[in-house]
Amino acid sequence: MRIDVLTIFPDYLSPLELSLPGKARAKGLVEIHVHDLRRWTHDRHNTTDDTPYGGGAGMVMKPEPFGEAFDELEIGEGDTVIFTTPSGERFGQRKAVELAGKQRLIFVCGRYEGIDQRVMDHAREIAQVEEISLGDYVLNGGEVAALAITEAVIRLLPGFMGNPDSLVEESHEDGLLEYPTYTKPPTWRDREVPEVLLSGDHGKIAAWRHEQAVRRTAERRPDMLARFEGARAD
Ligand code: JCZ
Repeated sequence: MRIDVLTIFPDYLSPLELSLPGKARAKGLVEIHVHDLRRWTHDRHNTTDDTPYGGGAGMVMKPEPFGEAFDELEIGEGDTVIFTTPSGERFGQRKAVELAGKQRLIFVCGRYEGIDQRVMDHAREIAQVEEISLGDYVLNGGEVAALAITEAVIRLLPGFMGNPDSLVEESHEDGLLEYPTYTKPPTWRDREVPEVLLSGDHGKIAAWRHEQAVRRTAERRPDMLARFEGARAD
């Protein structure tokens, strides 16, 4: 997979050079290119924003640098352009799995009050477009969202994890939250590890973990539990 990121703050994406994505990079599973959008400006001040037509607070990102970037990066039909925006579709594990199957992702990170609408309209004519929100809260720009989505996608690439089982069991993959986990020592500050986990009875352990996962999901994410039960009824 190839990932391109367009941003006026390329340093924000430096974690992509490290740890998790770094390993995928070293293994040749993913190629990541972070681009400074100002490279496609031509004025002395490398201007990327301007006042909004129709008035209102703040500034809007100009379309021209994005257009020139799309041209130079040869973004086309088979590619997926992702705009991270608070008005996008909510990101989740299902979308991460979908994106992990793509050949090329291009993250377009906005700042200020957002990007001129014509950039999204143009992108839809030349490529596949996703407008994605990380969640219902407001960030200062799209960079952190792009970083989170990238990490969620890269760890799903075939060959990334040593043990594929550990992927399947994790939160959200089976529609339930994760059960509580414990390690040594068996007693810590007067707190015991649940006895069943020391029993060696793998059937009982599996049943306990499932029950804990359902209880936790009901308490913390009743919306997820409703979907889980709906899926089982079919
Ligand atoms: C550009 N402000 C891009 C995305 N989930 C989420 N919250 N906030 C954002 C976001 C905020 C932004 C821009 C200016 C994304």
